[in-house]
Amino acid sequence: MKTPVVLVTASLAIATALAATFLIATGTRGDSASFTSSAGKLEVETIATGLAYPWGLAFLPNGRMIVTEKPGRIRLVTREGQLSPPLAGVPEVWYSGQGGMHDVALDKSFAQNSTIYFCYAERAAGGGRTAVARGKLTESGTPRLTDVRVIFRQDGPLSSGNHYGCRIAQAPDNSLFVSLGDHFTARDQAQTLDNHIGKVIRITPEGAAPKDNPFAGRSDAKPEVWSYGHRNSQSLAFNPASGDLWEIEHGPRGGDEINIIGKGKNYGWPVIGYGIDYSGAKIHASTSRDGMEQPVKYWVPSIAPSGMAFYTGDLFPEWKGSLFVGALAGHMVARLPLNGNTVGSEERILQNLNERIRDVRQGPDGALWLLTDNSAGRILRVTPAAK
Ligand SMILES: [Ca+2]
Repeated sequence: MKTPVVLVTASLAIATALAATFLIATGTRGDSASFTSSAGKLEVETIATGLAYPWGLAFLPNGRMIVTEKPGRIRLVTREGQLSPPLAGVPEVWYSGQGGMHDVALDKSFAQNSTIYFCYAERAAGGGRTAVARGKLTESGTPRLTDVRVIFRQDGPLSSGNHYGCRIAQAPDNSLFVSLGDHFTARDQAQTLDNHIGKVIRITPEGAAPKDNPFAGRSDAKPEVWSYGHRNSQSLAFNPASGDLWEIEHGPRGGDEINIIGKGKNYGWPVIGYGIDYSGAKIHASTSRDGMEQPVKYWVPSIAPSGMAFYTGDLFPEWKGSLFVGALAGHMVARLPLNGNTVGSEERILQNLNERIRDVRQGPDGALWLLTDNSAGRILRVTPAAK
């Protein structure tokens, strides 16, 4: 078993080096750099620019994209990178700290029902919480949302601006899984079931708690809870190879985790883990405990992982079956080869972009599509470079 304290000391030096690299390289980022990888040289094409802290990306059936911007907007983007005006009909978003407009997902039957789901930070008396809404997208004329309804509101201590989560993944049975953060100051609540703090929830597309949820019918539990003991989940997706739900969450100083989410399981935060508090204080009693799940991978030092994509495309045949994870503080994309539920050794690509990567998606063209996290955020398309 690794010793977290020793490894975290090393993480400070690496974090400092990363910060210095970013300052120097900011003015030189561009497409002329040579991006090497185990699949050969990569080409990075800027598709769209001028997005404010873009957060979530989804591909529409007609080849356009829908993208969220953290300050509270949703836009459509053409394949050529032309941005629509912000969609009308979006509820008021509380843009503060880590909170704002977060993920967007299309309903599985979007081609028939035009329905999308999105999650965001909502102001409540005394703080913020995560809300999930659904609406119908009209693409013709001026794109807009109609029939917008909030279908879920997170219950529990409010956030002063940190650790909202959230990502949305729709299951084959149409139910929605949503990852919810611990609000930073309420971390102990992640271990109790009578709130939505530090949980993955499962709801119907209308927002109801399915009757076969693990804690449905219990008077001491919220019926939406699917799993608990999470810190700040920034990624949620189904592994197409196994059908399992995978989740990625930020640890404190060290201890970012990839978990495979099981019904009713406890993922341990803040009782077990591999990090320490930002102050240097010890958080966890231990790294493992009976009745608490272990991650399938963790990072010490932290990379601040964000969106993920299971790669099934043909453009990078050698990468088929790999998991790609964007890194914010880590300024790169991590490629993780998978063998069943075992995560192989990590390859770090696109480090010389020097960008915080907020989301990674596989496009319908088999390319990797990225969102960069800054005030002039970009949509990037990654393909094999021409030989
Ligand atoms: Ca954990």
